[in-house]
Amino acid sequence: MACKRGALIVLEGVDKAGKTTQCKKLVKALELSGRPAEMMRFPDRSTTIGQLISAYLEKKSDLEDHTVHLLFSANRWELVPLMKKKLEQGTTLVVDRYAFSGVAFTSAKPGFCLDWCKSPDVGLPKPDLVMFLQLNPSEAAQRGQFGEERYENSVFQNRVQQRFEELMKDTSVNWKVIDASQSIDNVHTSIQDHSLNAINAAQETQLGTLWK
Ligand code: Z5A
Repeated sequence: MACKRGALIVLEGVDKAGKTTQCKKLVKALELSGRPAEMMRFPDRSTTIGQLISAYLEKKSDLEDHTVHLLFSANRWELVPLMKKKLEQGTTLVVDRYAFSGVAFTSAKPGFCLDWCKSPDVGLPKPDLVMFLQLNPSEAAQRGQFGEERYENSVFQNRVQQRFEELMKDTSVNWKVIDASQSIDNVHTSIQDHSLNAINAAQETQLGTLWK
């Protein structure tokens, strides 16, 4: 009998919301409970495309805005065969940022609409669950100063937050909003509950396609 597929679980949220912390904790908890799980993150800076993106984020290079948007999308598409293989093998993927960040960040720039920004990511594997870690900017600021990377300023991050709110109106995506101001352990408990539900549901359904 073929094994049941893993779930595609995405964590999104504003800067410092705790996405990386929670992705790691979730993978560890799933593994301890005997459920195969792996973490991925976007951008994946290890690939050739990812290195172009990394240099751009670190302000070591400049790229035209449409071009870098398409590179972020290409960085997801290049990982799709691997993602599908792992999901089919029964591994749950816990992903730190995905296409929603791609759309929210580019559409926060002048002259970009949501529809144009979504188009290169149409057809990606659709997450079974997207958890948005909600944290207001003043609490995020208490977790550390913005770094030196591109986009790390509060005016831009506020526009990104508004774009995420527009994306969350799309009921074809299984969004859950998590209060990220709670303690790390309490946030983890909520995330784990939603994830176990998604993992169980994914076993009975086929992997979907995003925004189709
Ligand atoms: N980007 C894009 O433009 N287009 C795209 O398609 C994609 C991304 C995919 C990638 O940044 C940048 O690329 C990002 C979006 C853009 N730009 N910005 N801004 P990245 O992936 O390299 O880094 P990041 O995603 O920006 O990380 P982050 O947001 O700064 O952090 P986080 O992962 O959300 O948080 P954390 O590292 O887990 O925690 C931050 C600190 O808070 C740390 O000290 C923790 O110990 C602490 N923490 C975490 N949780 C708590 C709680 N609950 N209480 C107290 N303290 C906590």
